[in-house]
This record gives sequence, structure tokens and C-alpha cells, in this order.
Amino acid sequence: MSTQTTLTQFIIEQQRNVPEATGDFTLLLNDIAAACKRIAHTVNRGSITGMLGSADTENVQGETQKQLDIITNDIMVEALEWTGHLAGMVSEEVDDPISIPEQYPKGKYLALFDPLDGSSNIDVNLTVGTIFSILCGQEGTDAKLEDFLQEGVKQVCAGFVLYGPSTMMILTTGQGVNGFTLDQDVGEFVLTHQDMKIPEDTQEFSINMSNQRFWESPVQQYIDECMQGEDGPRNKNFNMRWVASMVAEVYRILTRGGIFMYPLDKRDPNKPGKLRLMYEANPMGFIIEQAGGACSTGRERILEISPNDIHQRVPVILGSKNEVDRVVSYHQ
Ligand code: AHM
Ligand code: MG
Repeated sequence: MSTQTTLTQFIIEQQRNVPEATGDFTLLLNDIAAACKRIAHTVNRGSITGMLGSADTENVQGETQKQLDIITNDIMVEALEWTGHLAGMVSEEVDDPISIPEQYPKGKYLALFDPLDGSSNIDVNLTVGTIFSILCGQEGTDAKLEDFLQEGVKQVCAGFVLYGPSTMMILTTGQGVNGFTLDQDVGEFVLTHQDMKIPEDTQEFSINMSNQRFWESPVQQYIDECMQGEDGPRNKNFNMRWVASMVAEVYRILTRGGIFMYPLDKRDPNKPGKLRLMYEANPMGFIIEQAGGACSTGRERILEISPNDIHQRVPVILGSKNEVDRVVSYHQ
């Protein structure tokens, strides 16, 4: 018999530590895992299915959607709407909350997701992923927009699935962070990375340098000092990485430390940052903090932001604690 712990076994064992648990949450996570396996399969087939490229539509944020943005969103919705565990869903790709169809029972949880993060990378065959966050709603009622506007600290679970050289799920339910690798032969996620921890210090930063002229001075100063390396005030050389897939960036930071920034930028006053609070910043912030890292806008802890819209954007600075604290201190 295999000694490997599967995702299902792992969640059931965690559930046993929560006496009031009904098993609903375990089933919901299984449904999310099943949807992500379908997405992995779809993404993996690439051009064979003719599904790469633009869809010639825009999402609510005015970004051109890829065909796979829409297809992966449909996979998530179809996999989750009928199960009876959810009171509603919101997606980065859909303007308004997605209701549970009349014919299905409604549960108490709310699902929030970015079905295909990093989708600009899909046509060049680089790592993309699905990010999800679970909140509690009101059992049996149709979730309204306001129900989703909860602070990140209220998340009961957050995770992401990486579609890279291997397919991996990274998950937290507030008891640390664990990584599972999809065993393609048996179709199961198995526990491969237990209790992931981010080193507090790092010599690696991640930022899109082409936006440098739009940043505020604290971020300018931090990056300038990193670039000076051994000759500057940091007295050490830094390395830089930018995949342009937050999922890949966060996974790298979970594995070997680092700092990731999509900071406030002055290009458009209506977009104080590029990344979305509900679908990217909050779930990643929860995971990063559970692994011992930090996550801030530069001015406040991401998980304490009181959301005003489901598609709100925020500046994001996350990763190794001492480096994030330093950038935050430059903002003060
Ligand atoms: P997406 O959800 O539309 O894919 O956008 C989010 C992505 C992040 O994964 C990544 O960190 C960032 O956008 C990259 O942005 P840029 O192309 O400006 O470097
Ligand atoms: Mg995204």
C-alpha cells in the first residue's frame, strides 16, 4: 500500500481537529481539486485543442481575455455550482457575483477565484495557475455582492494550483501551508511539501522593472539599493526574477524566499496597483503569512483591508518578512 498522503486524506485528517466540522468543507476542497485537474488537462493540451490565443472580449477590468480565461472560468463554475456547498461565487473574469442556479441547494461557503492567473503566459507555454479563496457566507441564501466584501483575515482557506512542469496545489486552512503534487498516473494530489516556510531574509527580488518610472519613492529607493549590491548600503548582491505569473513567483518565494512587488504606480489614478485584492492579494497574503512571510501594500497589511468592491486593485508587496518590513519602513 502507498504511504503517500493524498490531498483528500490530508483534509479529512485536518477536519478531525475541528469538532464542529460537518465535512462540507472537505467536499468543497475536493470539488476545487477536481476542477483544477480538468484545467490542468486543458492547459496541458495547449495548441492541440485550438484554445490558445485571445478571445476578443474584455473582462470588467478592461483587459483582453484569452480563450482559456473563459474556458477555465466555466470549468470552475460548472464544477462548483451544483454541489450544495456554496452560497455564491465571484471570479476575476466575471463582472457580477455568480449565483447558484435555482435547481441546486445552497451551502454556507463563498468561493472567490482567478481561474487562470498569468494568462498572458499561456501562449508562450510558461507556468500559469488558478488562485482561490474561501469565505463563509450565510447558509442557504443567495450570496449578494456585500457578502463577499470581507477582510482577508476572514478567509477560511486559500490556495493556488500551478500548471508548470508538474501540477501542484498549495493550500492553507490557517494551520500552515502544504504543497501537493498531482500524480498524473493515479489522478491524485499527494502531499510532497509539508509545512512550507519562507526564509526571513533574501537576496532575490521580483518586480516588473519596466514600470520603474511610475513607482513611488520608497519602492524606488528599495530597488535602487538592491541594484547597488555589494557596493551599496545593503552590502550584498541581489538577484532578480520576473515570470509575470504571480503563482510562479509566489511558489518560488515559498520554496527559496524572495520579495515580490506589484507596487502602487502612477500610471492611472483609478488603478492603484495591478493585482486584485479578492482573487490575488488576499489568498496569496494568507498563504504567505501562514508560511512565516509578510504581505503589505506598503502602508497596511493586505489581510486587514476592508474591501469596497469585488474587483478592487491594491498594491502588493509580499515575501520574506525582513525584506517586506524594510520596504514598509521606507513608506513611513
Ligand atoms: P492576470 O490575472 O490577468 O493574469 O494578471 C495578473 C498577472 C500576475 O500573475 C503577474 O504578477 C502580473 O499580472 C504580471 O503583470 P505584467 O504583465 O504587468 O508584468
Ligand atoms: Mg490573476
